[in-house]
Amino acid sequence: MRIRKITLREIHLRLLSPFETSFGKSELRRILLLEADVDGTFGWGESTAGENPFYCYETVETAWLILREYLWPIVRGREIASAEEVWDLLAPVRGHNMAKAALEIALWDAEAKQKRVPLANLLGGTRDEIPCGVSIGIQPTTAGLIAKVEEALAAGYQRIKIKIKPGLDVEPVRTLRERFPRIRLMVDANSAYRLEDAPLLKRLDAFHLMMIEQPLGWDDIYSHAQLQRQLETPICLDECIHDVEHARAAIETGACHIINIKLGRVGGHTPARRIHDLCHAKPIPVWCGGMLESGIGRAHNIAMSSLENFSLPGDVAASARYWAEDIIQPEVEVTAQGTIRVPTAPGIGYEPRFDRIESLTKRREVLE
Ligand code: OSB
Ligand code: MG
Repeated sequence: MRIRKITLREIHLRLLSPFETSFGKSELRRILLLEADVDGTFGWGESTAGENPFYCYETVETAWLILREYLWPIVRGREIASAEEVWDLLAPVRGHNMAKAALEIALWDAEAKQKRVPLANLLGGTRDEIPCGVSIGIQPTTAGLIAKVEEALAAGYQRIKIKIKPGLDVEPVRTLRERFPRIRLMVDANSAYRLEDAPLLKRLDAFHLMMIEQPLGWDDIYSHAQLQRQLETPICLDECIHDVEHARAAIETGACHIINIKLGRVGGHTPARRIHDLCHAKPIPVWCGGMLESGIGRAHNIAMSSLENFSLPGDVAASARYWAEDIIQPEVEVTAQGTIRVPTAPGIGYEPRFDRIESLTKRREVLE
């Protein structure tokens, strides 16, 4: 496989409704797409870098810069036997996993298309459908929150995650638990608390949550280990896990019992699979997180979620929860049982809608 050319694009896509977390609100997504030309076969990737450095330090701007100045020169014109080799080639660049992932996953798509197999198969996936949950942002009112939960349950989603922040934590959870005593419920704090808040977080133990996701500092595994000793609710780490060694440290220090894997955060399919395999051996269940992706990133999430240890419902939901119109054909749909069927067409298995992508493109750069 010779990597001939990549095209970077920034598209703008407006969310159907604003998505609010403890670190901010997202309404108009700026999305970096990457199209890789490998021997004339085109693979597509998406960087999940945000509009601002509040979830992690990367942004669309930094990802673009790192891709152009440092990652492209490493792979430019290079002959590789498999996309699997790329992650180690990119190792001289420290961090910047979302920039790396955009490129790495595009090459996996291209390889699967060349081999005429679904990406899920190439990755070693075993599931033909994946269990789905929803992530519900912070809502202005409790009545609004209940309505969102009801809507997701009616659509079949298998678990509900709500975002929490100081001042909007125990009470919304209590209200939901009283209203929905038996649903699979969890919370995500996106690093909004400190270890001193342990007594407050301990009150959440009363509500039998599946897990509490990333309560403490974005890179602070040690404090999570101290917190987990005080909680019955399992901690799931998101922001803290950047690679397989972070996962190992978190598991061995007892900082979490569950790990959320995101392709952007860990740098692509190869590192994601390594973390998956480590967790599988421990055993620690994993699930696929979401970053409000367009259909391209979503399709990659679906392929990755077909691996065996993705045993818990993830944050990968239907296109129609996010966008009036997605950029892939067909759109991602969820069954009445709250699952997504893993596509069987080659590569990511959904066709990028080229004309629509063109019309949404605000900036483009071809590197060859
Ligand atoms: O922490 O999982 C998170 C969205 C943006 C940034 C961080 C997170 C999220 C979500 C949304 O929870 C998941 C999704 O529906 O894509
Ligand atoms: Mg999270």
